[in-house]
Amino acid sequence: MKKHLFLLTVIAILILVVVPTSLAKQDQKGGLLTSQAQLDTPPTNQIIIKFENALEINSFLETTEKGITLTTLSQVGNVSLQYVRPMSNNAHVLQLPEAMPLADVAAIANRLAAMEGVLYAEPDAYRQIIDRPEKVLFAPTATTPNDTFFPQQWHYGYVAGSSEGVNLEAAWDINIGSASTVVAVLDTGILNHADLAGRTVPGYDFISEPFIGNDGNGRDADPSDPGDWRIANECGFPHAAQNSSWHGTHVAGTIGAATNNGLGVAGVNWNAKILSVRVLGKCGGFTSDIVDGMRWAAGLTVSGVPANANPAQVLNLSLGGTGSCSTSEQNAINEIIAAGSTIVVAAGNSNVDASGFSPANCGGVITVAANDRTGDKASYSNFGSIVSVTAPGGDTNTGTGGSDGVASTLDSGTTSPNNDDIYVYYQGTSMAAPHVAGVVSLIIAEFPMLTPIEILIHLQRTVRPFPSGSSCNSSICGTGIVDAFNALSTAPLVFDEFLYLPTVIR
Ligand SMILES: [Ca+2]
Ligand SMILES: [Ca+2]
Ligand SMILES: [Ca+2]
Repeated sequence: MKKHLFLLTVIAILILVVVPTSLAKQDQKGGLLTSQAQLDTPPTNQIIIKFENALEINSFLETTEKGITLTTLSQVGNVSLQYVRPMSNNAHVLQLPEAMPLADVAAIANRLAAMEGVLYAEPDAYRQIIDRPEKVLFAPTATTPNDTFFPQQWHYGYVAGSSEGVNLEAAWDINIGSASTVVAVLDTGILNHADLAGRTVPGYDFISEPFIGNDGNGRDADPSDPGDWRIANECGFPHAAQNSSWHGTHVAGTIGAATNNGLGVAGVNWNAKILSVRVLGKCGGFTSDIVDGMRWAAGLTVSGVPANANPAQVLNLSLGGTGSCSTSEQNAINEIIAAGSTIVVAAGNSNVDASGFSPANCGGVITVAANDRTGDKASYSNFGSIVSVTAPGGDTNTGTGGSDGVASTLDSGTTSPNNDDIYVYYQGTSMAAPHVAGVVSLIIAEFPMLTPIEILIHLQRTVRPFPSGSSCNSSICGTGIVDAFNALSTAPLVFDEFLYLPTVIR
């Protein structure tokens, strides 16, 4: 018992020491952000704040023992702040009178963070689906039994140098997955696609702001994707008009489309269930909604939301934005890993170092870069020393009719869904990540004793080397290309927790 208390004290000290450091980093990043942010991360009108004495929503609005009220916060921030809602982990969301550039919001947050009694405060930055991939319809070919379009899914196979996929056919001889595994897809929601029938467990819509949610309400128990189309400049920052992406449906199909059902495409895992956690809408999604959705996906408590009856062992995040890993994201990630769930994140599609993209740059996640069909770095893929592994993201600019992209489930609706159960090629690290989340779910079925950190180590040591002459190498693209057969046919290393936990989780 005494030992336990000592440990708690050490953790508390670590938190006190770490917070000022991360704020200093934010200051540094604030300068960096202004150049990149104009491209990628829109302004925000929200701040996340947490107090040393976790305050309940009622007491928050009253005078507290530290004398912090909305009025004093507004005075110190030198801006009129409104209360929005409590968050998971006893943090709170505050609203600014209007959206401001991230650097300006960071400056306000830093003033709040310096107040006595405030543990941290930071911008509630928008995250986006990793790029809007070019949609390429593919021509059906009348071949093969099982899934009609499986022959088009080169990204599941492996032919050295010509189809550098994740080598699933040999892996499926060992394990096609377990129905007791749940893989969460934190994305734009999901459609009632014929090739996803029976593949899901009940998800949730975590988008608080009805305009972003585009479904007429805030949070609700229906994660259906109503469409994320935009007319030009309607999101409060400059952008072109865009059609609905159905991004979450494509990602879900890669992880677990109904397989060997004579229809459409195959999924990486034939049996695991898909948990749709809707966090991205019309203009992207707030970090505050994403981290609440992440915690809920892993079975952790989020106030105001019913408990998740089907906690996920794997979380896929094909999303991100420029900037450092926020305290809110890292705290959630640490808790989720400690709870036993593995987090897979797309590295980003800007062909720059992934260290400037969050949550790809957060500690403890599996960060995934993308390779093309021949095993080169996909032209768009981010890279760098923080990348864990590479997986096929495809390239729709090569091949016949985009056939070097990743084939999965979609819809033809440009605004609302047409519910026509189509299949398209997309490209992106958004498409590479669900290959890895799917392979992780197969690893869990084959080696259920592994912890998230052991899974990361196992995945990294069972990759295939990049083909000779590849533009990817182990210093910029992780350890290699994920290989499901190697992962399922290699005995994993199992460590004593005490040997590695303190060095991996900050
Ligand atoms: Ca909603
Ligand atoms: Ca909804
Ligand atoms: Ca199918």
